[in-house]
Amino acid sequence: MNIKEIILRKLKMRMKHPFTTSFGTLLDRYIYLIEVVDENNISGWGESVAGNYPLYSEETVETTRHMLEDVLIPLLNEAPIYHPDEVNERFKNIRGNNIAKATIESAIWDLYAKQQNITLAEALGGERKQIEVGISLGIQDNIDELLALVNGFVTEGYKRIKIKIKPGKDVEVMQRVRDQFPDIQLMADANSAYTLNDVETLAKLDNLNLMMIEQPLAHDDIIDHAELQAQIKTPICLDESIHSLEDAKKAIRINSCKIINLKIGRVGGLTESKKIHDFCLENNIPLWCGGMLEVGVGRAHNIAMTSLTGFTLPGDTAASSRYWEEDIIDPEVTVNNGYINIPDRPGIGYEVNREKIAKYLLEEKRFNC
Ligand code: OSB
Ligand code: MG
Repeated sequence: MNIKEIILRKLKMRMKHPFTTSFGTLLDRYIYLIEVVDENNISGWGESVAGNYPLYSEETVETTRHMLEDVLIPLLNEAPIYHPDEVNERFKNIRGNNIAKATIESAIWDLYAKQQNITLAEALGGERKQIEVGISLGIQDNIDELLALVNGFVTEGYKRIKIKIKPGKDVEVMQRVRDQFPDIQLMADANSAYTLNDVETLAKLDNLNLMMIEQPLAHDDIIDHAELQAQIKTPICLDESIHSLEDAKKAIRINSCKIINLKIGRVGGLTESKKIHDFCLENNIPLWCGGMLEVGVGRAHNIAMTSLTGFTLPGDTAASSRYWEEDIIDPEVTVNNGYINIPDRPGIGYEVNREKIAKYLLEEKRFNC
């Protein structure tokens, strides 16, 4: 693919509002952006979606930098790459560190699509022209504030409302939302905050006609989830537990979940994402694309991925304005009545705005290839 230079930039961006999950609150996102430049000065972009602390997964912003700089970029430089699928293969002996792998792999996919003069969606085999969008709402101090937020996003047309829960902020919260909005597509995400000792609480959520409960139990579990799924009718959706196609197959085989949330970072990139997608499509497993509070680059990859037919449920691919006063891409991602149009320009289909990057830039490192 004639890559001549790789540029790693660290940005600091403050979100409009803090975002609270069962594992913590986030306000400032530190983001590594990777730019892969070819001999014709075409650039592919990727975003590290790791958190500041290892709360969602073991990876952090700085472990992704270490992996990129000291392990993954040197590995890429050992031999030329002719197709982005080879990146996954090149990294196969490196354990874990999926977010770091996805950062550079997704940049190479963007570059590849631009070199072919096709959209990233087309390069991945996506056929949808528009995708359905849901929204993820953090844990709020009080239920009235939450109800006002839900009302706002339902009015805007978001197709599905996801609410973060944790012990003590669960049954009453979800009950009140359901009472006020009897007909919306509604779900809860626990981010691993419960154990099988909480079955009674989780069973109460079972009467609220939820689309699914996301990752109620441990981040590294599929056994207890299977036991829970046998006791509730609400589908369980796995997020944290699924790091690969193999994980997805095993979770489905033992009935740990009925739905899968796919995150490109969590599974190590777009090639692995496509494999999970194909497996879900063949086996009629509902699939949707999760979010990691991305800025435009990561968001654009999620949108392209969601254009594949097997993404049958609305994803967490909200508009740029959901978290950011200004995004670093042009145009920003907009949601119209719950839909995003898949962009028709080559690659990720959004232009990275270098002036805005300069505004948020903390560090920049260049690697010759
Ligand atoms: O569990 O899906 C999650 C954000 C950060 C870490 C984990 C999760 C989330 C979200 C927000 O739910 C999704 C988004 O809007 O980007
Ligand atoms: Mg989740």
